[in-house]
Amino acid sequence: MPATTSLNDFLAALDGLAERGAAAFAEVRDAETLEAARVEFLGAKSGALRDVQKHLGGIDKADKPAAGKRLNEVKQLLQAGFDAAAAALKSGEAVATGPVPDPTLPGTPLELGHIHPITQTIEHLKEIMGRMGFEAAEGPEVEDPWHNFVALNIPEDHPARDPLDNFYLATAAAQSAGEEGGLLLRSQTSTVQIRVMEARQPPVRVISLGRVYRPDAPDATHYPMFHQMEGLLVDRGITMANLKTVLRVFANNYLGEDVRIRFRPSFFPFTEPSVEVDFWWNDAWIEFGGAGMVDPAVLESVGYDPEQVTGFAFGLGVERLCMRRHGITDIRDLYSGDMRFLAQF
Ligand code: FA5
Repeated sequence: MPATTSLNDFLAALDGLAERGAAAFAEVRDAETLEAARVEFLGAKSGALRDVQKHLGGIDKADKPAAGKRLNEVKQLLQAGFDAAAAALKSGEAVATGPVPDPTLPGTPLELGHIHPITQTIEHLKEIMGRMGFEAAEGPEVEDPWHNFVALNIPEDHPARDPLDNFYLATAAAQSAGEEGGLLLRSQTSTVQIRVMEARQPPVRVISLGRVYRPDAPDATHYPMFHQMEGLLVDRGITMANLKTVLRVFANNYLGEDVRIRFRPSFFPFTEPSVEVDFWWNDAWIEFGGAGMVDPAVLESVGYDPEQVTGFAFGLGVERLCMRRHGITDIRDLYSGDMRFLAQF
């Protein structure tokens, strides 16, 4: 403004100041912005109000009362803006300038999960086997060498016990003695056969479904952690014919009447004779598990009399059963955590 100032210019300058000041105090969010706004508008030395006030002297005498009155009003307005912002800061509530939350809007919907396909499979398998009189049994995932190997007729020097083929755990005591712990993550659910027979007298008719662990490199049909369904039936007069019938009835129930199943001679230390169980899938035979007649040495290891009772056992890969039923081509999809895959089941 020039040395002589018109009333109109003076009032216009005050109006602009009042507007900018109100906006600045409304924007205050913390002590720093409050102080900055105070200095900018109300500062005693170079504040904006002070700058305008300097021009009061250049105003016509007749206009001075009107100019002074408006100057005071704007001063009070700015002071009120400052006081309100300071009070709001003190009471912890920031001056609201953003959008006001609308409590009537619908909330963010929670995503509903569902049971993992492998857990669904486990429930389904239990139900089918339950109808054939097999009761579910459980055993620990951390096992001792007796249940994972020795009682299953797998001697100390057997390659199945190789540290490269198992996840051994070092116990604190063994570790401090510089030895291997001996405990391991079970490599098969056959351990539960032993635990059940140790605890009960024949007849026994159980299945056990659970996790097993092997240091296998993941590929389309292998994973280092997978599930097995173990079956065990011990009674008087049990034969291989009973085993084949149970597995065939199971396969027909789970995979359909037209499923093709094959028993191939094989070897397991804890069954004699032993077979590999294959299903026909995508123009090829795929191995689903092993089975056989419980070896008399195993029956003896749990105190059963092999002259009195015989039994069969089987162990099937749960992932492979689930994959065959649902047409899943890669086991890794089951554990990818990818909801686009999992949500289909
Ligand atoms: C066994 O584990 C025996 N305990 C089965 C058995 C039980 C035989 C009772 C006799 C009497 P095997 O190592 O073949 O056998 O494994 C059984 C099944 O587990 C395989 O046929 C396969 O379906 C599944 N399986 C094995 N390794 C993996 C893996 N890394 N990932 C997914 N499935 C696997």
